[in-house]
Amino acid sequence: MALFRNAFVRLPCRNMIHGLSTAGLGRPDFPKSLEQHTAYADALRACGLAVTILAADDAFPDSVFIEDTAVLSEKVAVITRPGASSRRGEERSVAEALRSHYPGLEAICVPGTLEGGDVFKAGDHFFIGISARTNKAGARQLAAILQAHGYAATAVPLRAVLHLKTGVAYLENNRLLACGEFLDHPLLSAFEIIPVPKAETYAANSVWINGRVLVPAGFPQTKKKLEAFGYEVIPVDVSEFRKLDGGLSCLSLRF
Ligand code: CIR
Repeated sequence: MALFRNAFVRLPCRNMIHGLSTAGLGRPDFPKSLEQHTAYADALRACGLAVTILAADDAFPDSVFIEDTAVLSEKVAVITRPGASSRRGEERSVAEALRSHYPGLEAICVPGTLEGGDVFKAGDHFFIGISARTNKAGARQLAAILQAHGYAATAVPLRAVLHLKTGVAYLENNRLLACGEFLDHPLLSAFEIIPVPKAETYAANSVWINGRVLVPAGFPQTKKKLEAFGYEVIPVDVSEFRKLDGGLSCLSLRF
């Protein structure tokens, strides 16, 4: 079972109101997003993590979604090359901050693109979504780096979702919380699937941390289901980040 000790988060910047979005839920409220971000960091601490908070950066409206800038594991850290051109460069300050935890950093390079939201790790096996943001070259580069460190890697072509983790969350014990195209995906058939009710698909982006599961607030059926499986659930309100297509996992790097 993967235990996490640390999390990196990055403060939302004022320019977040200009972040990429397809949600159609309006612009985020900046002061409210700061409050929600503080509560999110508190929830990470409640799961036993030491939280490092990186400074906001107005040059990158989407930079609060720090998960997309790196893929972390016990053995290696890989700095990504975001697929969204407005996000390219966010990864530089994250790389600097990660250097004190990882002596050698690997990186995705041209022509590869990859965003961390497209990657989940189940034990020693990484699953890499091929999406509008992560191309085949990026997935191949990441797989090669991971395989060199003894991990397995499988590419998962996506149909509808932004990122792989928009639709699945690995909950340890071989369990996947999943919705939509991932409910019966042939490449995920070895997992026990916990289906997210159709009306609550946003809650598929939940996060397992050291035995607890952070779930977006406002999704009672998913919460109840996870509790029935024995997980301690911590609801966290991320409504302002949802307006930018972001979820719980996107707001931190956990390692
Ligand atoms: C974007 O479109 O890149 C941001 N507005 C949302 C990124 C969400 N990140 C994630 O799902 N890992």
